[in-house]
Amino acid sequence: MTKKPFLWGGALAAHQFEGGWNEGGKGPSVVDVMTAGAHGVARQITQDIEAGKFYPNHTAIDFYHHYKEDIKLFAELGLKCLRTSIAWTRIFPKGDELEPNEAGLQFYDDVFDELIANGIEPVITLSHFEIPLHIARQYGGFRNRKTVEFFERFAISCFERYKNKVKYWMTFNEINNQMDTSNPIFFWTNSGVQVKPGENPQEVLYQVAHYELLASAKAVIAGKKINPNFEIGCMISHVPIYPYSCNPEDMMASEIAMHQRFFFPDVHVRGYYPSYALKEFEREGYQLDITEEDLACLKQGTVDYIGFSYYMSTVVKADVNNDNRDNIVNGALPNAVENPYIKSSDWGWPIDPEGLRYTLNRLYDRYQLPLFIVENGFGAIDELEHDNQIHDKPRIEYLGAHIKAMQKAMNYDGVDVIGYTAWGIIDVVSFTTGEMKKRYGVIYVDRDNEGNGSMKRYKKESFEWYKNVIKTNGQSL
Ligand code: BGP
Repeated sequence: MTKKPFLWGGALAAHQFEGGWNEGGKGPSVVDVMTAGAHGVARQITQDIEAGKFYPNHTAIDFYHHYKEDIKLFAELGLKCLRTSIAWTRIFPKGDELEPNEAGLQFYDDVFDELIANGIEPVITLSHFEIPLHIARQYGGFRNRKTVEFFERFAISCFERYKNKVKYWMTFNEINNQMDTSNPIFFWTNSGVQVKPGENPQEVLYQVAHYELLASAKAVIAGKKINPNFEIGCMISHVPIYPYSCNPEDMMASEIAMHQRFFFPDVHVRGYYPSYALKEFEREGYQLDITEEDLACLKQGTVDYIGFSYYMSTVVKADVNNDNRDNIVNGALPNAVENPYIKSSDWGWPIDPEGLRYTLNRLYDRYQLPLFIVENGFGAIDELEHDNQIHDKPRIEYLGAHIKAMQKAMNYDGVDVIGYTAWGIIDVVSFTTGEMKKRYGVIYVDRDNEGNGSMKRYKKESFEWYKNVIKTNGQSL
């Protein structure tokens, strides 16, 4: 049996790097009304698109006008694939039109052609934290069954148009992040939903989740008809939740909290709702619109592989406010505590390479499907030094340690991993903070938090390092 070449790559998301937010007929998306945050200052969701404030996604790093130059750098780096997303609002500016926008479709044709001509395979997420603003305002986003239809139409337009250019697809980015209903930006960007006063966020979440899982299943079913060779995956954020100790209470707290990590992939992969969720719907008396026909769709539209992001791990301790232990939607994890064995990044994200091996084992054990690490990376403050060099050793250490852990999972534990795409291969706008200051790239972009800078690209020290990793197929770390 010949093994397929490993997909070494980089990962990006349309709204975080493209810019050109209103060019080529593009309509506004929910992220286009999110303000910039700062270190420790959360981004705000406004309803105002032209408030004169600085909206970081509007220009981002202007890939829209720099794509040839950037793809040249990606080719020099030796990327085998580039994971990026299609801005829904370039294809359907308002979201509810019947016909797609030709200029938007053409833009991605040009980008994909350029990638392919440079030996780079496009790996595409359909919705990476964005949905047309009009759908959010007019229809309440994924609260509304109609949005399932809009998404399906968007997916079909992309599948038809790019059926000979793209093989690997993902439906929704980090679909499970919205389990943390205490953080409004995830609900807004994943689904175009804002919880209203007096509503039970969990009940809203499950209805929204159902429509989104249904939309994903319908896209898989339609995609397979358009090209049976498509590989269509889900995309989840995986942050393992360790028990604080071997105290059985801590073990159980971790096990129960992990339900919120597994809820979405359980449905995507198995095609039915897990028993712990059905029990919660019943116990809480949620009134959910889930039909027999929907359930048949979920069963038919299961995914081919699991795409996931891995950045960090977390820990729970049973005796730290365990009120919500029987509730699978305790996104904020009220019983979370610090892990005394590991360090954190400048943004407080715990650095735990071993957790990636652990994650790969758990996901593979549970689902027995190929796994694709479509995001992993180190957000840091990088400075352009006098000689135009950027020395980003901590990034090299972070990526190297995680790649090593992945190799252990593959070579010792027999986990089937098909690829690894480093997040933010070129500096982009940070999603959670809206800053440029939090950089992940092996390519630096001269642009600051206020949108100033020449937009010039510079190779960081990690550029040569990653280039060598790819060239040696991971032998040189
Ligand atoms: C993931 C998202 C990405 C990305 C990354 C890093 O959750 O899928 O879009 O931004 O995290 O997060 P941040 O940019 O907030 O540091």
